[in-house]
Amino acid sequence: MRRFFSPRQLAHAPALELHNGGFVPYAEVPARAAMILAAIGGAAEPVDAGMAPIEAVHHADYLAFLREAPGLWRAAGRSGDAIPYAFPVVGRRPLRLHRIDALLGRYGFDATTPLTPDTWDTAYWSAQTALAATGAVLGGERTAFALCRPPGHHAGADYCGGYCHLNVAAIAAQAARDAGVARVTVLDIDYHHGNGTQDIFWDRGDVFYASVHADPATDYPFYWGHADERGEGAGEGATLNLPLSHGTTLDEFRRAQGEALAAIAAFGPGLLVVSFGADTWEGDPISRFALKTADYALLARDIAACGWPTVIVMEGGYAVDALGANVASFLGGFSPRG
Ligand code: OKP
Ligand code: ZN
Repeated sequence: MRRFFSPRQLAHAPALELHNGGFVPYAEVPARAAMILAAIGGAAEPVDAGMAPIEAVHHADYLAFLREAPGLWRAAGRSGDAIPYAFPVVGRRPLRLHRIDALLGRYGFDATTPLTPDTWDTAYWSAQTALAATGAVLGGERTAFALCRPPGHHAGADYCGGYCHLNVAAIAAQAARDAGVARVTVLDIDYHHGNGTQDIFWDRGDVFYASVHADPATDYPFYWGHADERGEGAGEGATLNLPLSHGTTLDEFRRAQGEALAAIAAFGPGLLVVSFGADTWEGDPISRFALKTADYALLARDIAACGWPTVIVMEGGYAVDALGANVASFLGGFSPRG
């Protein structure tokens, strides 16, 4: 299987995030990517496909914000990483905002996603990695792996959050649409619901979004991912949410993923994007499912058996020491003979 990664994806390294009432070390560390890279034995660097495929998903003002925010933060006399503290929840409307703190709350939905001077370049190359893997599959490869870091599925068209800035799965799916694939599906099997991907394709019938995740009644991102969210307008029925309880093991996860695969088969995609998170692993420090390393190969085999051209993009997974083995297990399920 072709694999893609750029060393420029290692730069973004915020110090702290706000978590359960205090600042703790940022969980989405560069070492995550290094561990995966070591376990899969290297990856090819993506070519630079430029801004157009990113602009096909994200708003221009949001992209400008991501590039300019660290400079505005410094200009306001701040040191350290840029973090919001006020959010326009009530009466959100187009205002001409200037102060960095107003912009941070306008373009971000949580305080767990600090921006640094390296964030833009790192996220840009994470998106290019997703685009390179998509290009390989559009060019005839059965499957390809994008070692995306930072992850993307919490980022919407005009907002960041949940360690995500550019929605790499959505950028991959949209690139496939723009290359002429009529129907594309994103299957999201990260522990957390991919609210950004859902929002981006919410009212569209050409991209189906299916997610298996921790019940938002108990877990981040709380406000999205409930079973009654099914899309709207042309997208009605093209969103499928399958929330699961704490303690979920392979049997329950596999049954839910199978339900998602059956719905995807009915939709009939020309290309599948898998948002893969290894934070469903039993030892993950911020999650509460109980999958084992060997389980990922079985889940991958079920997906591979459907036979769709498949782009795998990396999302979460925070047990750094186990991450390489978990990802290698999943990828191994797509190519059982290596
Ligand atoms: C990103 B991805 C819980 C804090 C949650 C954000 C989690 C982002 C996960 N107290 N922090 O989906 O793996
Ligand atoms: Zn996650």
